[in-house]
Amino acid sequence: MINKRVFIIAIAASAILAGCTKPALTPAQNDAGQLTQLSISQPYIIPPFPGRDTALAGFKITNIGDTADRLLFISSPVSERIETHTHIEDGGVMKMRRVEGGLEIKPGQSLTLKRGADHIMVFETTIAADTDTVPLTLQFEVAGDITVQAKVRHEGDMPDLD
Ligand SMILES: [Cu+2]
Repeated sequence: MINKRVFIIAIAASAILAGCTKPALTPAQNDAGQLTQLSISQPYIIPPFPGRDTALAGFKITNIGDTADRLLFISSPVSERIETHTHIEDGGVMKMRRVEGGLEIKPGQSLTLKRGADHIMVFETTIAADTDTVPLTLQFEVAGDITVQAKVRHEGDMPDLD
């Protein structure tokens, strides 16, 4: 009984601590130098596996304003073809599909792009082994272009996007 109570207090304390350490969401500036209603955190890119040329990128976008926005397109100097993918079930099998028409982010909502969920695929790319960051320009319907520096990550070094 006592142990259970201590346990609950410990959970409550860690929840409070976690709440305190979460960084405040800062609005991103677009490439024209204007503040936007979007916060973009933890942009990253996983370089292609040896012998492959497709990289995977991810980040979290939070709409901290009161207008819905839409991620339309992503570009980067490292690739001519970057696609947003989602998973759909087709006859009991999960398959990747390209997202057409962009992804909407409603006010107060977050959109997380990462492996195993909606994700970004960077085709026909080479990322030098000594590269630390890769620029990704995210084109939004309302916010305009926002260029982020995606940190190069490797297996076992994934950011916590939740
Ligand atoms: Cu994909």
